[in-house]
Amino acid sequence: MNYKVKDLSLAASGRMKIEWAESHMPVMMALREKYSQTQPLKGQRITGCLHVTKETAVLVETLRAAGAEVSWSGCNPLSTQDEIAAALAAAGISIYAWHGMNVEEFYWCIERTLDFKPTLTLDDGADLIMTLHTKRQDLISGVIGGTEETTTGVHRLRAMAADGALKYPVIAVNDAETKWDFDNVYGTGQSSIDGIIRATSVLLASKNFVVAGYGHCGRGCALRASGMGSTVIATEVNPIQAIKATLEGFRVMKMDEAAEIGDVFITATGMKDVIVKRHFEKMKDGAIVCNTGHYDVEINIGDLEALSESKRTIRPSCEEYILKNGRRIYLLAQGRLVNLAAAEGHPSEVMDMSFANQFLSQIRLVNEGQGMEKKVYDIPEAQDQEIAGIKLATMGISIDQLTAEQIAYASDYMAGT
Ligand code: 9W4
Repeated sequence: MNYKVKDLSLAASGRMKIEWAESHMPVMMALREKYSQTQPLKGQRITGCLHVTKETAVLVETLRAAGAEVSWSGCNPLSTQDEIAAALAAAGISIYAWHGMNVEEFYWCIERTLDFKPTLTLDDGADLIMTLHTKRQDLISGVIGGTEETTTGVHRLRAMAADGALKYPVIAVNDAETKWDFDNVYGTGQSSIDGIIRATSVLLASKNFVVAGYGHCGRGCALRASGMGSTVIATEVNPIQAIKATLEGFRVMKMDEAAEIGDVFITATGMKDVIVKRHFEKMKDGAIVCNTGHYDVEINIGDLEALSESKRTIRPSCEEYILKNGRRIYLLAQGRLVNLAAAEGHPSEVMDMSFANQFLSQIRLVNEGQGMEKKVYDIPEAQDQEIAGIKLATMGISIDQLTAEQIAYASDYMAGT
């Protein structure tokens, strides 16, 4: 048996979800169509370690359609969707993943996928590459290269490369514009609002919606909350971001002030202690508080607990804290990423472009990997443009092209008044 999943009988329901994702990932499906004919990945063995979701399943099956054999594990013990893992196992993919595994099982799964002796690796967070470089060095000589999905993974790999510890080239998919910009703004924006609504069913129209941090994720949340009729208030520590928020039509103030008038709070700063005791003390009865930043440090839950007399779970992902001052505060998803814990993360249409970058980068490694150095490479701008172009075409949108004269004009520094 070349898989281990929770329950194979979930395969049919997983397959329906995968089909849904396929019909919302037109770029991936166009690439699948094109490369299933030319088979650029034929003879390659790809080991992947990335969240087992319906969108990832589309990536896995596209890699396979282009000729690769694939072996997979999840990159977070809590992110595997068991019905998707079952559907992939039933389709003959070697997959080791189930929801709620412990840390030991997590690394056991990675090792099983490495037994497959990969020629290419695909990571989200660099745990697979790290395991290969530490525990399975015998396999390194067989690997052409790898790709990495996230900021965290790219940081780890750049540090390894700087130390001379990276033993094969890796492409940083995260840094593609068609990945991070769309993920952060439109993916996080919609899915965070979705998480808040699923966990509370609150009406956003008429509410004061406080966004802590006006980076890409905060901006996405602000845009969408505003579109739902909320009055958006942004809090910032960076004056440039604060001006941006103001010029985009949002109120900007200190969290100390916002705490008094906010109805819904979302943190998207990447910093700890954004909402603490003195803020909770000022909040209105019924305030809703959640986080969409990577770590669950932005809301100081210890402070909230200390101020509270009691708490109870009133619906999935929604805990009611009764404060000693008699007011109620609702904490969503225990202060973890509300878009993933209470909703479904980025919509398939957003993952479409991220995973198109993964797919094309794997092909690039086959074509160019032998001549590449053992360092971290960026996505070429042409690939970003190609993916955006395919996405637009699948949306039925055509755009203008520069004429030869215009291109010459753009590069002619002599032209002027
Ligand atoms: N999922 C995740 C992580 C932790 C977690 C309630 C608290 C990231 C990107 C993509 O990290 C991911 N903890 C949970 S649920 C949960 C889910 N809980 C449960 O109690 C702890 C994750 C990429 N992605 C999308 O965004 C959409 N499709 C994708 O492939 C997936 C998952």
